[in-house]
Amino acid sequence: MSCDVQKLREDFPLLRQTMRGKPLVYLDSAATSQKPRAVLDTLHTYYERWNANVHRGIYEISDLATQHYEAARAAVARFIHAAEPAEVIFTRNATEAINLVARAWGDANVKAGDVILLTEMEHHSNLVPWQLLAQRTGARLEFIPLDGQGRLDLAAAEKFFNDRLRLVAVTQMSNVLGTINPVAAIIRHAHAVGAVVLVDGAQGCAHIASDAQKMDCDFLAFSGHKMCGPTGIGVLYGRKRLLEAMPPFLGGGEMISVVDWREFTWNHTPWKFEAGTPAIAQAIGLGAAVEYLEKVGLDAIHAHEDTLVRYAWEKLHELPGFRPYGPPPDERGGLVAFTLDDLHAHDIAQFLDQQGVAIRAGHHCAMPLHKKLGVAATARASFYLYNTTAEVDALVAALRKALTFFGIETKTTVNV
Ligand code: 7TS
Repeated sequence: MSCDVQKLREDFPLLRQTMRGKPLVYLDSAATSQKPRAVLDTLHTYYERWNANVHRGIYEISDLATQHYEAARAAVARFIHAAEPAEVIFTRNATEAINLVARAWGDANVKAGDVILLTEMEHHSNLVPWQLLAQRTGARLEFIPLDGQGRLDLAAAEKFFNDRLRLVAVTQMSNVLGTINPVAAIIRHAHAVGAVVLVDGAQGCAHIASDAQKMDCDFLAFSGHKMCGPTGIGVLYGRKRLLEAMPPFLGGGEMISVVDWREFTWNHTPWKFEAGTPAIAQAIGLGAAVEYLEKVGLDAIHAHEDTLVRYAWEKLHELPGFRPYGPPPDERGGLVAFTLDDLHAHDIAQFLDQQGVAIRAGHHCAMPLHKKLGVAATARASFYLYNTTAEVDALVAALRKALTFFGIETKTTVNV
């Protein structure tokens, strides 16, 4: 299947709604995506027909719940080309997946004087867990700097690739700049000095075909809700050898093999990392989401978003005072963060809300990056498989109205 966007939109009931009496133009999929009927139906079916706890019942519906839960794990493993389903751990979201690695792998493997290498474009979720690990261990945080166009300046980070480097944690795609990073090259370089690499796939995996084995990452973290799945479910992919050597993250039911008063033995990977009753319905819903995305095709989705972002780039540049952040469309995914003259990003977003256009404004959980960019906040339009060029036109028309409303229509275009 390819991206027949008009047909595809029929799969997403929420998109039929109006907002403020106007047709809803949803341009905030980088925050969370909308859900197709196939996912909503799966959640419904789960609760109506299979709802029981997993891995413990001896009766039929518990068996069904377990089978569907584990089938979802297998579907996710296939989606990211993991070597086997045991390398897929269900978490709450990408944030929890990253924290799991920082705690379970980090505490056991990182010591004072080691270097943890991040980038200047990381979301707080791929920054704060490493700050906490550095505080616990005495490790040092270093950052791959950005060049003037919001790309990673790998030459400037060359000095960090030595035997002190223990971990590189890098985003596959920036949620602000849109930059798609050369993660495979970074991984090769890090492995050459014996470092482990975590890829934050929260933005990437939803939009770009991601092959964990080809990428050769050690860990890959992502969130179900950004890829047509339910909230409350995320994934940590881990190389099996590393997962097996790691202690558990949380303790409780499910993650044990045998428990005595003063000690316990661990269950096998992945259940070792899934303490307590997991998000069963949500995991099964995520399984339906990845099957839906596979049917449309990640390459078709990426090509569609590429068309949208190129179109948006051209049209937005016609607005006086439009200033985008990050590289040109060739090197970015389907989002554009920008400022418009000296309008505050929140004023822009609030005005657009009145026009039925939903975008995000703020620091997008990347405060240090915004500091580096020299702006307190940006407005961000982000696209997914269900967006259209007509919606880009609606965005541009609404921004034009905002310029008129705030009395800024005559200034010249600023191209950056
Ligand atoms: N990493 C990146 C690159 C992200 O964009 C986000 C969420 C996360 C991690 C965390 O994902 P979570 O599901 O665990 O919260 N980014 C955004 C955003 O850009 N707007 O809202 C959430």
